[in-house]
Amino acid sequence: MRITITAFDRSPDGGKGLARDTRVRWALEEVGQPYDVRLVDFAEMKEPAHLAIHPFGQIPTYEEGDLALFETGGIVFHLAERFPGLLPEDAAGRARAITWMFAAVNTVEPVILDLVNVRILEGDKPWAAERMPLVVERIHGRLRQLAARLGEAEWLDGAFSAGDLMMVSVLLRLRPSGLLDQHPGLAAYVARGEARPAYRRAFADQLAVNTRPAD
Ligand SMILES: N[C@@H](CCC(=O)N[C@@H](CS)C(=O)NCC(=O)O)C(=O)O
Repeated sequence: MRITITAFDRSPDGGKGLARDTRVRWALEEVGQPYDVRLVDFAEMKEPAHLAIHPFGQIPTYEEGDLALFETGGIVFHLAERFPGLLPEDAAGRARAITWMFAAVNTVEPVILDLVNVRILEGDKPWAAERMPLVVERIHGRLRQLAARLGEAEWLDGAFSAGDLMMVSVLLRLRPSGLLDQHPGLAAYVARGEARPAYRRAFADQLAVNTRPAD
């Protein structure tokens, strides 16, 4: 059954790989599944056809026959369950890897997203500058905790898993801010993720879309 995902017709990041289709592309590459990409612009994302798949009018979505999914955590989890390569065989190891997936999207990503909120969405508010140090300190606090747990390990819990895929993807969103560089252990962890051949293919594919000549 051929898989189709959606991605930005032109990502606002110009191809830095920060749009969330990259993590789904990465998972698909890790499990060796070919896929098609349907590009959508901001207007199309809010139209009924797309809303029927994604209730919040966002990308990415995932279609495989009759199955239509949204939310990167759900999509990557589905891929990890359906195909070998992203979750350990043993039940306890699987449970821990899944826990890291949730930690990435539920505990780490929200504090990182606040940076975008305060910089872009709330940038013109009189209190934005005052709020910024709080947002930055919350990120550093979370990163210190994560770095302490990772320690000298290569990945979060044994072999590379969907938990690492989600965590690296979330941390990558910090790259433009420079905040990640203040946590060398995590910066190295992210670099290990980016060095994986599957990530490189995913990144190159989204870059090609976002740097193609205008129609
Ligand atoms: N929690 C969702 C977030 C999806 C999301 O925010 N997608 C962004 C692109 S990275 C988007 O479509 N933004 C446009 C919009 O919200 O209108 C997920 O992980 O899939």
